[in-house]
Amino acid sequence: MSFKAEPLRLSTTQADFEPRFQQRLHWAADTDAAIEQRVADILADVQRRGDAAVLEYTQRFDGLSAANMAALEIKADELKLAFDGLPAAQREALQAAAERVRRYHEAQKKASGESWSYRDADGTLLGQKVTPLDRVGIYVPGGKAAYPSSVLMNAIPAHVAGVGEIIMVVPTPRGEKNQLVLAAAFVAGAHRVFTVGGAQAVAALAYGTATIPKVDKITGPGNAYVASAKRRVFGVVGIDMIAGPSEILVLADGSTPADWVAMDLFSQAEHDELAQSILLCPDAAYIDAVQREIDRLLNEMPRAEIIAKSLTGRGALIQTRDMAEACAISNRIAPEHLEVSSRDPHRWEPLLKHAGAIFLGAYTSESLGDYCAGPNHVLPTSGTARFSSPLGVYDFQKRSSLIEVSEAGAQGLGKIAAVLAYGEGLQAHARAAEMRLR
Ligand code: HSO
Ligand code: ZN
Repeated sequence: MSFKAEPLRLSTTQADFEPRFQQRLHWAADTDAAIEQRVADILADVQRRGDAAVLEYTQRFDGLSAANMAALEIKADELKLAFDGLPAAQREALQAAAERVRRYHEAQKKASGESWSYRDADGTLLGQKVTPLDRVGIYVPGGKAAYPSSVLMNAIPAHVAGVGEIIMVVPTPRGEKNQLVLAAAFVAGAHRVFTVGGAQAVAALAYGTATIPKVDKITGPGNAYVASAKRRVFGVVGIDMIAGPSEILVLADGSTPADWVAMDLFSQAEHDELAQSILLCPDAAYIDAVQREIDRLLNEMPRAEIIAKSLTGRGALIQTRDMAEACAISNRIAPEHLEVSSRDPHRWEPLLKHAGAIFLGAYTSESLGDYCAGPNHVLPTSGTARFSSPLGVYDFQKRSSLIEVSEAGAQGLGKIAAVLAYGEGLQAHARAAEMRLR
């Protein structure tokens, strides 16, 4: 079988650029009414019947039966065995990646995750106290999107934040465990692991069952059922984000070998038929060269069919007037991953505002970021980088305000507060402030 990938070819100078560009960007999250109803039913059932419901759904959807929920827990020694059983190269790679991811997130915690306070001249203390969440749930997809790297990317920032207990859930159809996923859980330090998945696992984490402890926040990607369940339990627990299909945008000035760029476009396309890979470049001849490399390399790829569908259905090769215009368009797209494949990436970086992660220079392939550069690979998709950030230590922390008003401070603040409280018609507020006036 041979496949063909034909990304949409556009130029910003053509008259119909705008509508065609808009149309290509458009992505509708599939909110399927049937899925919504089923998820609502599963959540209610797990809330009502706990373990018994989770067991039943696990048998029905994953073909995995067990006498009780305790039998679906993978104990710490089995995680270690999974790690020990890996080929040395995989063990070392997992550890090297984990080490770099940890170091990055430790730096992140230092820079923005510490408590702070200051004192007014009258001695009043004001500040912010940062504390880790007590317990979090990490959802790890099974099946075709079971990524050990995502175990690291979720669990390590939680660990660095100081989360007390990390509970991982992973669907395990017919009981076939993914050894790399278990090994990653060992390396990242997940405290407990259950072989359950789907909406029932999200429900168990959100409401708690006799066996699965209730958590404070649920992170991690999942299919439409998991996404719907996460949306629905939000408020009962925190959630990270609802991730859409992967995206890559390459901003190229034509100086990077065209086959490198073609492969980088493939690297996100191979995740999903709905993934989006876009090239922005001022040089038409270079765009032709990238298309030629796409044609040449595609059928070498085991996932050629997915790549072809993704590139043809959602991909685009866009010729811009210049690099500055390419940067402006990139900001409009706000891609998950942005590669600045240019001779002088630092010239363009200051122009780039909206992206989940920015990869500078020809050597920085996006795939290095997926595994081991250090920064998190859980990133905002579908344009949400306009207002949200990579998963990080801060997602596993919360902040409390600290206020200690001195006697002297109470004199000034009390008068201000009382005036405003009377204005709002709240006498008790006003008098509580006034009682402390000398
Ligand atoms: N690129 C994906 C993460 C991933 N890639 C995992 C490989 N494994 C997030 O967009
Ligand atoms: Zn990836």
